[in-house]
Amino acid sequence: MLRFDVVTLFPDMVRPVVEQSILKRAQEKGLLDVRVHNLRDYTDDRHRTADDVPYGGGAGMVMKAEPIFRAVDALTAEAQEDGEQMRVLFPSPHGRPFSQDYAQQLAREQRRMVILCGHYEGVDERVRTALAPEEVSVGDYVLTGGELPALILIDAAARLVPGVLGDPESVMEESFSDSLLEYPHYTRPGLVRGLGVPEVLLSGHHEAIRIWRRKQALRSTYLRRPDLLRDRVLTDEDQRLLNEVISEGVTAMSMRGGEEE
Ligand code: 4GY
Repeated sequence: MLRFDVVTLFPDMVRPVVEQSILKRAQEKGLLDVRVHNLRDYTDDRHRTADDVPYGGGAGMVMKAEPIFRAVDALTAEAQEDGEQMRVLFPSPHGRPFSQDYAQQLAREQRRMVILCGHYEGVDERVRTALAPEEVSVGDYVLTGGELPALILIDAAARLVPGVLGDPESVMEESFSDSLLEYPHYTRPGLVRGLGVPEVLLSGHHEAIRIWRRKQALRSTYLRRPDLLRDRVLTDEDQRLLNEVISEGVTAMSMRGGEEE
């Protein structure tokens, strides 16, 4: 079972999210276990102080190292008792970029994953020095804390665990269309505010639908994220479809998803 232990000063930023929808269901099915730990429970003073002013002065607060050490010690002891290994993650803009491959690696992880959520201006550097946590970044921007990134890691990994998504085909299909953007989706009714559904999707012709979707995925990727196609070896079929896309040109129609072939 995929297990995450989230250590945070703001458990309510994390708990309600993992108790909804697919993550909730995954936990009920015993495929995922997310435990949220309040860092304040690992402080030792009367005021349960988890942060303090920075040495050298400056704005903002810095998270104290000791409560984090104590939390990690407690989780390490617990893992040891249960005969399990542990991997410690630390979301930060300094980290290794998170990606679908990274998520896949987390999804296959046998060890418990502890996610240390920093907050405020930062965390006492001695947490890095002593624990050498694995730093992971969800993007080149600065957030107020590691809680949202923690949820991103959990969410992206959990949906890759077999059985978490209702339909095993959706993950299969996705791994096939690996690192292409998604094709467009439609649902009922057939006409919304005068907008129809591409004819082929109503045809019941499964092979034609497969090819249309593949071409749409290639078109969308070519137009919006050409970097994803750059170093990719295409199958003969993909190359043929992409050639069609290119020869059709970047028209208003193709920007709308190529609705009337
Ligand atoms: N971007 N990717 C990110 C972040 C903010 C620790 C307090 C990011 O992963 N984390 O912006 N985190 C945190 C980092 C100290 C602020």
